[in-house]
Formats: sequence, C-alpha cells, structure tokens
Amino acid sequence: MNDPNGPMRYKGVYHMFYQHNPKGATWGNIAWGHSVSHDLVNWVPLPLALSPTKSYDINGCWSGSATLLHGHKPVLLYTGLGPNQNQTQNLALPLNLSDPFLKHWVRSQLNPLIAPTSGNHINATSFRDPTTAWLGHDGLWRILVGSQRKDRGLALLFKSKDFVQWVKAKHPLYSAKHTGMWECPDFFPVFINSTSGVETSTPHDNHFRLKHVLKLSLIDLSQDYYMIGTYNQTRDSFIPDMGFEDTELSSIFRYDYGKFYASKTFYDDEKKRRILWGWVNESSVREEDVQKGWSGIQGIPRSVWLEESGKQLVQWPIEEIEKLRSRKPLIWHSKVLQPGALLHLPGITAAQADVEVSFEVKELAKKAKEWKQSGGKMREPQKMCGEKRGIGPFGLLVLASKGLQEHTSVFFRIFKLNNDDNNNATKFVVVMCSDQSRSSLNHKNDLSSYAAFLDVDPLHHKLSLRTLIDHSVVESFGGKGQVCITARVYPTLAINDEAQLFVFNNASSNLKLTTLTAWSMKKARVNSVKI
Ligand code: DQQ
Repeated sequence: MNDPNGPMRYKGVYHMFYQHNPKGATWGNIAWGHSVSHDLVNWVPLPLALSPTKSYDINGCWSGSATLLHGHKPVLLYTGLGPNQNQTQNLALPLNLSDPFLKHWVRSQLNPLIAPTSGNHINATSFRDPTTAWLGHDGLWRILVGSQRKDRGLALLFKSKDFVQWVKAKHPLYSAKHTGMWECPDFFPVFINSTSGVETSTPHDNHFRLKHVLKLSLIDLSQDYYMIGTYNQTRDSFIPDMGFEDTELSSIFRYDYGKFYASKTFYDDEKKRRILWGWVNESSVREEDVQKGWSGIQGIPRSVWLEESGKQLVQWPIEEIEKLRSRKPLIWHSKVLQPGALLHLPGITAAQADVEVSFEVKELAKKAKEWKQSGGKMREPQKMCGEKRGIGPFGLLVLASKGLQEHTSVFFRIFKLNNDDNNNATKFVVVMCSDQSRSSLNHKNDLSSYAAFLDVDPLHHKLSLRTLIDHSVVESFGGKGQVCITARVYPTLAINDEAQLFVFNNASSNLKLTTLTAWSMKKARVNSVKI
C-alpha cells in the first residue's frame, strides 16, 4: 500500500481507502483498497472500492479524497491515469447509501469531470490528487488539485455548483517556485486556541477564530510540508504566515521528520477532532519487499491541532490506541541517571510497546558550554545529532539486541548558543534525533538518521518523549507532539522476545528523569477478519 485515500466517518463507521497493488508486493496496478473500523485501531478489509476498468483510469486509480455532501452523502473524487499517463479527476458514488460499510462504488457516467485541455493550460501528466471539497459562503464547492509548471509547484483551485461541472479558478490557491510537483495537497481549518477539530466546510462567519493549514507532498523530497496561514474566501487566496517563497525550505514545518508521505486529514464529527493519516514506506530493498510479500504501511492515526502559540501544529496518537496498552505498566518516578547510565525497562514486550518519558534538564542545560555557530547560521539538525559540543545524548534505546549490536536510539541534545546580539538572555537549542545507523545488521537497509529542532526552553520546561514501537516501526513524539519522527527498522537479532528497551544518559552530568511509563502493547486486528 501507499497513500491513504478518502478517510471519513459514515454512519458510525470509519473508512480508510488506500493506494493498493492487488497483484504484487511493490507499487503498481494501482487500485483503491478499502477497510473499515469502529475504533480506528482494529480494521476489517472490504472488496476493492475502485480498480482500473475505464479508459480514463485504465492505468491506475490514483489518490483522492472523500467529501460528505449535503445530507451527509459521501462521494469520492480520485485521479484516473489514462493512456499516455494522462491524468483526470473523476467521481465515484456509493451504490447503496444505507450500507454503513459502503461496500460498492459506481463511477459517474459523466467522468472524467476535469481533464487537461488545450484551453486550461494544465500539464496533463502532472495533475492529480484532489482534496476533500469545502463549501464556500457563495454555495460553491471548492477543491485543490496538485500540479506543476516547470519547477513551480501548484495547488490548482476548482469550483463547482453541482460537484459535476468544475471551473478552474484564475489563480492557484497557492504556488511556489523551485518546489517541483505537489502531490496530495490537503487544506483544512484549525481553531485558534483549541484542540478540537474543525469541519472542512465551516461557515465563513466563524473565520475570525480560525487559521488554515495547507499541506503539500513534495515529490522531489518525498516529504510532507505544511504552512499555517489565512484563507480569504472571497478572494480565494491563502496567505501563509511563513511561506515557501520567503524562506528556506529547511525552516518550513514538516508533519514528520522521518518516513511519512502523501498524508491526508479528515474531520471526525463523533469526537470533534481532526485526524491525520500518513503513508510510512519501507526502508528495505525491493527484493526483500517482494520476498516478504508486501510493502508500505499507514502510521498510527494522529489527532492534529494548532499549538497555543499559533506557530505550529501539534500531533498526538489518537486516544483509542491506548486500548492496546497492557493493564500493568512499568512506572518510574524521580530517578537520577548518572553519566553513562543505561537502564533496562523490565517486563515490557519491547518489540511492541508504548513508552512515555520526561526529563528535567534545567541543571544539565546550565552546564552546556557556549557554542559559537559558524557564520551565525544554524546547522542542519541531522548534523547536530552527533555534535559533541551539545549536552547529551539522552533518551530511549529501542529494539536493542542483548549485546547492543543492534539498536535504534531516539534522543535529545541541548546546545547553549553564543550570545552576540548584546541581549543577555541565554538561548538554547534542542535537537531531537532518531538514529537508525545501528538499527540492523542487514546493511542493505536504508539506515539514515532523522532529526529536527524542538521549540522548548530547557530552563523552564521538561523535555518529553513518547515512542510507539511495533516491530519494524518506531514512531516518536517529542515535546508533547511538537516534533514527530517515524522510522522503519529491521533488526535481525532484536526481534520479538529478544528485543529490549532502555533509557539512557550519555551526557557528562546527572540527568533527572521525572517520570517514565511503559506499556506492553497488544496486537491490533488489522485486516485479519473478512466480512
Ligand atoms: N501516489 C499516487 C499518486 C500520488 C502519489 C499514485 C503520491 O496519486 O501523487 O499511487 O505518493
């Protein structure tokens, strides 16, 4: 599987469609797989929702989204890959609206609804992945479709009265030079000062309480970037608070600094939250994917909302995942970790676990030596993970083998910055890293490491980390969900009961662990039951 498609909740059932190759272990013959769930944790597979049959989608039913029309009627918009890789946008409708599982889908006779023509100047092979539609105050539906012109990425905007006839707006909702093709755009409102989600078509008079998020998947980097900004519905313009054009790519936020792509959100009206899904690809070589018979997974769904500061989003695993936690967690309070400490977490199924830890680092941070950055420029976070001038590393060692030949370490390092701006306040930089370099003795795997800066003041706030481990997946949430890093790792020794979990301190001073809670996790039922 690859991209998540058309997530929604209908008649009390969660639906997840996904890009799927029914004929092979790796990408190809793309159809829409379909699974349903009552709790977003346990999933039941259904027949394919869409597979290539019509001339306009004969080479693939590519990504798209679900929209609930008036009266809660679901529809799907997706990209059809026709002859010569030509891309068009198409509509599919449920055969039977009284079926909560929406098992059967029929295509509109009027497809393709949107096609590149000589008149609309659309690049026919770079025109895909329609968003969930939102309704404007003028009664018109709007969608975005990802595209590119030369190396400029585009979020093309289309409007429609009846969901069938779509008219391209004069200007894209947003575009930026040197960013390449934009895949899988996502556009949604978030509340200012609330963790609740907002329905995608929220009435305009509510807009003073809202910001909007535009997410783009950059094909050249295989990374998802988001911008927070203001959407003016009358002018159909999006003005990011910080956009691609006025800054370097490295200072634009990502949902996840590891493996996480082609993501999509939906609004869950039951729990009034916005949920984010993302595709987590393999780090193994193709032959091994073929041998094991599958590749690609969806990450654990995350609730997503705007941080109080308004500067960035916060993501947290949906609360339902806690149902998989064992009843008796391991709990530690107030432990001092001496330099070099490596503490084993006993009684936890380390290959399938959920662990939350927090550190008080006030004293430690004070001991950091001042660090002069060369040229006044911050280095890339990856390069700072191994930088000895920072205090650390300290954090978790997961999927570790007994002799530690294999391990993945998820950790922090703190840097005290040299103050040359005559302002006396000491500035710190915290970097969060997920280091896969020793995660497997099989060196054919991609063993690269990931990192990001965490916006936490270590003198006044604790540093927290939550990591969910599931055999080959390590999903880490730093600073209560401010920074997320997902990694795929394939230990050869640290598997099942042989895997171990540790907390460690490699800083040169004592570190105070304030709390640690670790749970063994049960197995979810994912597509193991047919109905
Ligand atoms: N995957 C789909 C496309 C999309 C890409 C094809 C992103 O629709 O642009 O499987 O991973």
